Amino acid sequence: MLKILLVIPPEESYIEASSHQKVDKKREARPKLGILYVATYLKKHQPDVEVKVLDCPSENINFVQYEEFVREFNPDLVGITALTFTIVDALKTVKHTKEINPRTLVCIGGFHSTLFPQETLKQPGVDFIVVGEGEVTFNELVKELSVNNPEFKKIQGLGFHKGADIIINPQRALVEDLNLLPFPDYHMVDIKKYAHVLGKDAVTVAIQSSRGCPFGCIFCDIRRTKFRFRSADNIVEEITYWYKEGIRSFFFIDDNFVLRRDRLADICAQIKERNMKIDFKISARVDGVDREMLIDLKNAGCSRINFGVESGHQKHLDYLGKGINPVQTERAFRLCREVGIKTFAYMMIGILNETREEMYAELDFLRKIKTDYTNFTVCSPYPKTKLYEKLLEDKVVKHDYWQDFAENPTKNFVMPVVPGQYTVEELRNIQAELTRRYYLSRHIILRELKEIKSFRQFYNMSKLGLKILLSFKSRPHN
Ligand code: B12
Ligand code: SF4
Repeated sequence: MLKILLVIPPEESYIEASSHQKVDKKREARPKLGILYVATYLKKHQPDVEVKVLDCPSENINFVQYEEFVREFNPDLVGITALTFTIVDALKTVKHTKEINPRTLVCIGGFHSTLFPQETLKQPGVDFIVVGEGEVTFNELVKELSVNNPEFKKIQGLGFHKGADIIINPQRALVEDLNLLPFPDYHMVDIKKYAHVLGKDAVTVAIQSSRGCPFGCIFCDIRRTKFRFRSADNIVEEITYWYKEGIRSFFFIDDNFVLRRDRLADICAQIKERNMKIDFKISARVDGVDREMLIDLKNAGCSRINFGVESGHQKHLDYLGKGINPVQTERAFRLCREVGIKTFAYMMIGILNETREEMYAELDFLRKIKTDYTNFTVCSPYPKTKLYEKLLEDKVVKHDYWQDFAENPTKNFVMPVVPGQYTVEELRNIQAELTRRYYLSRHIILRELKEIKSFRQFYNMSKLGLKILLSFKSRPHN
């Protein structure tokens, strides 16, 4: 019987990106749906294969403990998930795997290998890579490994070595009908580890109800990808399953949950009909919500909506290709307030040609829209995004540093910010100062203290608060 291990690598050298790492890192355990989807699909289609999932960050597993686990389980194939920002840890996981048993095969999947297939496959110890959605491709890889003369060439979406050559097979078509995918099986991990710091302490199940996004924000990897969505019945079935297991808190990881108006109304109606008392959070665009929809959401248990606000300045929204305006933002936040849904505003600083005054003015904008929570991110030209390509084309970025990093990933890499007025350190300081000013205002502290319902929530909130305080290194000029 083949033994397969799927791993979320220990977090040791993750590259700081848009969020401040001191606030972001190890804040709380977050479920990783990609690996769970791949593992569940494999288990369903090949029940005779032994599949294990190891979520190292959530389980607080370091590389020594990882080695112990691998020695004990002795898998035939290890599948590792990697973003560009976690590839250094992923490659360290490869190294430790091979040290235990050089014959164990290793496959890397996720965003990094999708963007840089050749470069990832060239890294020492990597036997296979998967490009794009991994469920079907990984399942076929495992099937092929159980036969005598495996033919990797026929597996779409797979990359492999053939002698000294690197072969990247043609891409696999996207999963058209998401209803056909089995629900991610959280029993493969310790579900109790997943609670959200703003989630009132409850164990939270993350659900993906759609894939892809038709919008065109230039900083985002998902822009203009084919939008596919699960049916309302299929989603409510997943919620009902977890409800029966005692779960009351859900988080929809969809980039824009409100894109299909009729589906949303149907989901909310079914939750009400089944009399499920749940709490859930979603993300949406400010131009996608209306009062009626928000009332449906509120009645079904939606307690918070995350909005990509990015900026209160039209010229920056235009540059980012966001397709929204500050009036729409104000309106969306006002409607949420009136209906009784909390709001989270994702803000972005360090956009090309953004002045320091404009960045600090975002605090006034946040006060105006009266958001309940916020997160200041640093505008980060992620690899192969339109933003990065535009900066390269316009010679604002002089050298393709992501290509260098992909070829030679090193933990000392510091992600450059948009070149121009500010250094990385200056922007990090402004980011920390804005966060501190926002969260440590008397109004916010009192509000949060009033809402704390348990010791664990108090502990998580205090930990986050302390990190926000400590992240403030030196006071930048305002
Ligand atoms: C939810 C989410 C988070 C969550 C959970 C992160 C996680 N690791 O799952 C949180 C909030 C913690 C988070 C944090 C960050 N995130 Co994030 N996140 C997302 C989001 C919105 C959804 C991810 C998801 O669960 N998708 C659903 C699953 C089913 O898809 P998937 O993960 O891609 O997995 C599929 C394939 O990739 C593949 N696959 C994945 N792993 C494997 C492994 C194997 C072996 C195989 C075969 C296949 C395979 O198969 C899966 C099923 O089809 C995406 C955007 C998006 N819409 O995808 C951004 C995204 C992944 N995040 C991104 C970034 C940059 C970050 C941060 C660095 C931001 C920061 N804080 O500064 C951090 C990094 C944290 C960390 N250490 O992982 C970028 C990554 C870009 C890149 N080139 O790497 C994305 C693409 C968003 C973007 N800006 O465009 N994120
Ligand atoms: S930021 Fe959100 S709305 Fe914009 S392209 Fe990405 S997923 Fe779509």
